[in-house]
Amino acid sequence: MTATSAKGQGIEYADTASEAYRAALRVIESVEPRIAEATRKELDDQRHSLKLIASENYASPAVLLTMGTWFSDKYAEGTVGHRFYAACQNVDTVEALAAEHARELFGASYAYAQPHSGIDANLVAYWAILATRVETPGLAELGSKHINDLSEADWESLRAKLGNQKLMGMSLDTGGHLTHGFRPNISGKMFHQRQYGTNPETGFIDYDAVAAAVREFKPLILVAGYSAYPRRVNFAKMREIADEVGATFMVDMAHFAGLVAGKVFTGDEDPVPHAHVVTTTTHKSLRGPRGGLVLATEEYAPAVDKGCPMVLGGPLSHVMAAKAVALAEARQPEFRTYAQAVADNAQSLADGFVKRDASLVTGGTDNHLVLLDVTSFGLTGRQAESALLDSGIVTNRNAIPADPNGAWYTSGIRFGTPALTTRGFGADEFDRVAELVVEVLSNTQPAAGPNGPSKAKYTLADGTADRVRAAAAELLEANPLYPGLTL
Ligand code: DSN
Repeated sequence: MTATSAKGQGIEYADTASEAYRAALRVIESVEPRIAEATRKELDDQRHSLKLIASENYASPAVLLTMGTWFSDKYAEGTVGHRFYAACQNVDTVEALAAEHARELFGASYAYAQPHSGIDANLVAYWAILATRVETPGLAELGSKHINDLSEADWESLRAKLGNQKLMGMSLDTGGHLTHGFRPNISGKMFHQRQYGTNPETGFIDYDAVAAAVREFKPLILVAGYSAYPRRVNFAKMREIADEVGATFMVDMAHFAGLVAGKVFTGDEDPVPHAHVVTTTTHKSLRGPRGGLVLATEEYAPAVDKGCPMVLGGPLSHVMAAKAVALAEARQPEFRTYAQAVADNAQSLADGFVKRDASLVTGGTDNHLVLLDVTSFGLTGRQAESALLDSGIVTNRNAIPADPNGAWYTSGIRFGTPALTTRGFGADEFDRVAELVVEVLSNTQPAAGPNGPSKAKYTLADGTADRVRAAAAELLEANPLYPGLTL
């Protein structure tokens, strides 16, 4: 087992995990062989490609196996010890353990393990903040009244009041997330929204500009966090800005929760001591199952705890169980080694691009992701994404600040190091990855379109994809995914 791999991904688990998966696939095969086949193929595809999507990872067999149980069959609306269904004693155990591990890992006073995703976690947080902060009969009572008991007058009052609440988060094109007040998302509809961006020259957050915008707009909620900003955030400073106008400070740490858990982000860079409410997903750098979590101070905890039925339906108890397992893994000392390697590897990847004259948003990184501006290669993000995929390199196209190609074609490619670090890649391997990416992009040309160069079509010089695939295969074979696991 490498120093950075999760417990359960090492060779000592391989025989047991292999037996478990072989048995599971035989059972699936007896009902729908095409699903068994697709499942085998997915592992094969993941094993044989360079996975650089910043929001993906490889969970341990322990986490994955935990999801395939009869907890999936149980309804458990409500919260620990207070369910709307009978016979939830084992779900209570699971949910309480997931919350306990989350509290201990992040040093939070309260944790809520039910959100099915990051978007759900953010919606739970928004409604809990409204329920806690806004003094109308309808909203104030959401924290204590069952949703079915709200009268039509309560709802009318709630809707009227919602129309007057304000939310400010980071704009999508500078690295924020849809749910941080992007106008077409419900977060940009249920609130009056305004967004802060980054300095157009440097690409960094300009805290004075954020403070000025917050002073002017006076949001009820100030959101920090990102999905494509390659730098750390000073959460102590953001909290001061929020406090100046009495805003609730919320941080969505979905992307970098693993770096918080692994103590790479500490002090002013750790959101938990500074924010009133922190949300996250559990499947990105945290390396758990696909799902969400909310952490909150005591003030917000009672309202967050009513996430179901306020926002959520039946909890996914099998996923909460897997969250508990993943959080237990993240509390092991190896996880700190892993998290530090994620950050070091991102540095190496960024340095590898810079020394080969590729242009990066902000000029580099100090977290787990790198945002490459592919306009210097004469390409759109879409062309670059496709050419890289042809060569066995899996990334996603992403807008860059003030993107000339818009959100569909984009001008950027986002790279992240969490997944390949789990496989055991180190600084040298990530430098080689940068070399291979530059090789692909330097050999890609936009194809001609009806009105000039196409934004989608491209040609890749003969032999490039095969050459890069072969080089990638060497790296992948030296750092196998789930070593020893055979189906
Ligand atoms: N889809 C996630 C990401 O890739 O960053 C965010 O929701």
